[in-house]
Amino acid sequence: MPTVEADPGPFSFAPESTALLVIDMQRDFLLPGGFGESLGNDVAQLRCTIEPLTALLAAGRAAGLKIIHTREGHLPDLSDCPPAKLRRGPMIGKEGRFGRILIRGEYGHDIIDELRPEAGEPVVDKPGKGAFYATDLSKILDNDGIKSLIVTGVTTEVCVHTTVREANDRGYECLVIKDCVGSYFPEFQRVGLRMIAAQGGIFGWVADSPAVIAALQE
Ligand code: C5J
Repeated sequence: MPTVEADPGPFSFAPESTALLVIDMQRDFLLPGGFGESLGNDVAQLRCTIEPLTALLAAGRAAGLKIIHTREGHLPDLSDCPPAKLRRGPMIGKEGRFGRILIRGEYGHDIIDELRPEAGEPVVDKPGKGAFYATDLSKILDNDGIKSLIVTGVTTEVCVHTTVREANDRGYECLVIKDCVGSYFPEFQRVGLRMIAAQGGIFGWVADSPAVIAALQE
């Protein structure tokens, strides 16, 4: 069984019951001139994940891992967006440089070209931060007998963390890949990763992508 050196200890996984989860690598968050940058964020903090994640995806596909992508966003009429979320995110649904912000079907809502999903890879549209809330993710994982998740994407302290916490409570073992998750805030990146592996791995494990790629190629 492949084993990866990780924090707080070795992480072993069976490829046939492991999924590689790619969370919200969307243009709205990652493109220069897009929604994320319009809020004053430095998108370079997220874009540095693209290259390692491209390599990890290639290794995961070659090893036969199930690949699942997610996108955060809402229906055009915003009927699935809680008013409480809209009050604190008034830009949602407004016209931005890449179409209506975080609205399904808009250019900005879709996944960046570099990480385009391949045919047959599920793309889970989620209205919340967690990938389990109001989605079919549990069903998709159950149907394939998935027990372990290799987690990547953005942002570390928001959608990645929420999803890992949801997954952990549902009994999945989560390995978060530190160079393949990104935050606009270096402090949140550092602390977010520490929180995953703290207390003996309270939410899961943390490793870097070269270690996972090496394990997948053994
Ligand atoms: C994600 C966000 N994907 N930061 N969303 O983390 O609002």
